Amino acid sequence: DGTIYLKDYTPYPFDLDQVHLTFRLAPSATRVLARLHLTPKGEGASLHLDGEELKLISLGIDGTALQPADYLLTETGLTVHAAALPEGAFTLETEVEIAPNANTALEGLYMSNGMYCTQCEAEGFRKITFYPDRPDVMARFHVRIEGDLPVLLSNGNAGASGEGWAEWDDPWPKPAYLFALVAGDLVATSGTFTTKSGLEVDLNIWVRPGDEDRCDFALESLKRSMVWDEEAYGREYDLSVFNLVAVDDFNMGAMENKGLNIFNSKLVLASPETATDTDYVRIEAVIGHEYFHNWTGDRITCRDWFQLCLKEGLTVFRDQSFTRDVRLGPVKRIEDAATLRTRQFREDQGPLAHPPRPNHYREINNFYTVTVYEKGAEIVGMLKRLAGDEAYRQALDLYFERHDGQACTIEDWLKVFEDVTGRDLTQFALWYTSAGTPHLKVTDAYADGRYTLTFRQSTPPTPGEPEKAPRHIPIAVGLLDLQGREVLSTQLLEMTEEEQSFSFDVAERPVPSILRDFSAPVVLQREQSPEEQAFLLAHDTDGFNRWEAGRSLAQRTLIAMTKGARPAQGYIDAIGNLLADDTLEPAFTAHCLALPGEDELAQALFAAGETPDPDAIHSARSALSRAIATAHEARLSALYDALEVKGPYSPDAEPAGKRGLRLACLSLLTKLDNGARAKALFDAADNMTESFGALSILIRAGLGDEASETFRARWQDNRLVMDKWFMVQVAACPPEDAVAKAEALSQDQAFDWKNPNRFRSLIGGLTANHAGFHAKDGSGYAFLADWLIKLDPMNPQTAARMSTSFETWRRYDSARQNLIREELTRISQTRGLSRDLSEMSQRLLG
Ligand code: BAL
Ligand code: ZN
Repeated sequence: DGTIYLKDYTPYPFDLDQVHLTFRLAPSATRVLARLHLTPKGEGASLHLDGEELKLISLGIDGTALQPADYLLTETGLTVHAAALPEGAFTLETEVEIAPNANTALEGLYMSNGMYCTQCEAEGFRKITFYPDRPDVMARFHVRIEGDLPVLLSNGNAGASGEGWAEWDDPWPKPAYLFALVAGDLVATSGTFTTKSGLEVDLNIWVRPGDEDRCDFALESLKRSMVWDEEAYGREYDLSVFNLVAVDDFNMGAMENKGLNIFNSKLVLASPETATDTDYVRIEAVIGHEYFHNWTGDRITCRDWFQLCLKEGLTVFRDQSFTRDVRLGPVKRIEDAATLRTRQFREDQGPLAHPPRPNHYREINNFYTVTVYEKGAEIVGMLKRLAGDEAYRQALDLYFERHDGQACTIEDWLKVFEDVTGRDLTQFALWYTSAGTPHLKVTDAYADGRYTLTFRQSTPPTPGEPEKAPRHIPIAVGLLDLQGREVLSTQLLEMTEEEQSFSFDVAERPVPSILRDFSAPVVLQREQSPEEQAFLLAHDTDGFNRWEAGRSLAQRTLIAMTKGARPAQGYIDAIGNLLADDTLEPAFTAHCLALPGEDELAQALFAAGETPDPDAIHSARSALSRAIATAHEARLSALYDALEVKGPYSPDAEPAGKRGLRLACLSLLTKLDNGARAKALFDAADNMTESFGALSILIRAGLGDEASETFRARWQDNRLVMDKWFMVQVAACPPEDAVAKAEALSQDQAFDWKNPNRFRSLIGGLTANHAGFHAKDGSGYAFLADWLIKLDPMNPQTAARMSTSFETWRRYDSARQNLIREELTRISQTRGLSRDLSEMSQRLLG
């Protein structure tokens, strides 16, 4: 069935050192001439090159055309028989024709608003020319672009150029997935950066004319990334130019092509009027992420696609550390842990669960997942905790020194840690090779001045992995006395057995603070009273666990409310104490005020063996917000007034934190004031954070019609802002209206469904409305399935990605399960389905 297995890996039988490419650009008939300098590693191997949707014009070796009997051409590639190959090194020459303007899948060379651009990861290069399209084949690329366009870009350093042509040379060997080409009518916002070693680097942010007033933040973010990587990891940039291009039609967020990063425009363009505080943070993080790939991804790449988390997990860990250091501080850990738990634990709980390093796949595009990325980052974080900061840095130095210029494996990565620390990481490696979220049951006992914590670990089965071996789990623990003072500062316990106890000498029974800083991606299970949770929310000295205590208290309150309980007074009081504590950072308080999401509550109920009722969850959340607002109206109102940020907008963490908390207060107050404050803020706002924040709150309260129209009239010509508009109409509206609203908007002339951002806004907006998507009559499921089937022939990658909204289907009641199963079956039986969506629908059905 086309499944590819890790165990079948074999090295490519040829060395490929130099590649010369010439592009003669034309929208429907671009010619690509390739010269590949190949040397066989042994004797007798035929030469296989990947190639899809290519029209072969000519094929030769060392200047002589090949005859039809010399090769075999199929839908997936070209094989030159061994007998037709000369002995020793040779040059293979091909010319092919491709049609970028017909490329709606946005893989390979395609067009976006008249501009040519590429996306080659994972396997897009085979749609450009015949090539060994695998990451362990690394070559030096020399590129000539011919086209009647003002800006012609490729990887590396600029070479000669003239009217209608330009040449580029990349001195660093790279796999084809890092190739990039951009050609169009573009303008640059430019700057320079001097590396620690004194290399002068030109920096350019390229955008379409008209967008250049929204590039300054991206340029500054790039400079901050370059400084940070020198300081935190000793990594310097290595070309004389760094080009970054914004593209409106893009399947991913961004792409780390060597020296020529290509970005979804939503992760580049920002101005106070058009971008929210969250957008600013995300832009800086992704610019950092792609820049950091220069070393962790480009200079050292992956041997095969099973090793994807080698570059992605590490690079996410690096971008998370960057954002913490330069912008958000400790609350960054709360955000990252919350994302992991809502999205990755959800993946682990369902039919798509897979190890961070999978051992088989049919379509690698389906493995750009939260497990590979975010759990991959958590694993790096655990390694750092176990090794300590100093040894971590030594291990990274050794990794760069030992593997620069290579295509590596997870084993290579773990070996540098073993060599530096002297540890055996065989058991730790299970984090990479096994799927699932360990559950950690904790009990405690106190006797004779000794406090003992006993942990028991078990991991629920995942597809193909019924039995799970114990993992090596770093557990950070602190102990508090009854006055909230630390009697034991944070210690790292290392759990390696199924069950293990740890004891501490303390004068009185302490209150434990376990899994501080979310030291491992596990579910902590501990019988805890609401009073103890409120105590930790008030006193824990670990910021993450302080937030976590409030989160657990909110969760237990909400779960009880889904079964008819009234809002717990203990929780309401704890929130009151929090609001009164003016020593706390506003951003932290805002995170504490945010109730667990509806999907997260459904996840928790399912994990506890119950069947979540989406409507009951929605009602409970709404009722608890109202109860908090009613109990603390005066305090919320005073805070709302006090938190107003005056003066010109800045995306810095301090004013952004205030705006975040102010909007959280507003959201609660809107339960009581019929939208008066939110309407006033919407009218007065001079920045997108407050304008969009107020709009979302009004829509959530069912009061958003007028503001929605005003917003649309103002922003109808701005694609990125209109994406927000489409999304919030459906994501935030009352659930009973969600499907009808989504259906109406899908008929809207501004719904350009072939644009991935717009598609994700509307269709993803519905799936984000938990109770709306899970409407009892199945209309949400049918809507999603219809759109996936419609998008699949155009853009399989985005269709497959969006199908993950069905991954939670086994949580729900049998009527909903039947409805979803019918839709998944309908999808899987659609004729001509892509490999991407076919694999996903089959895995989802389980
Ligand atoms: N490599 C694909 C996009 C990213 O993770 O940076
Ligand atoms: Zn990445």
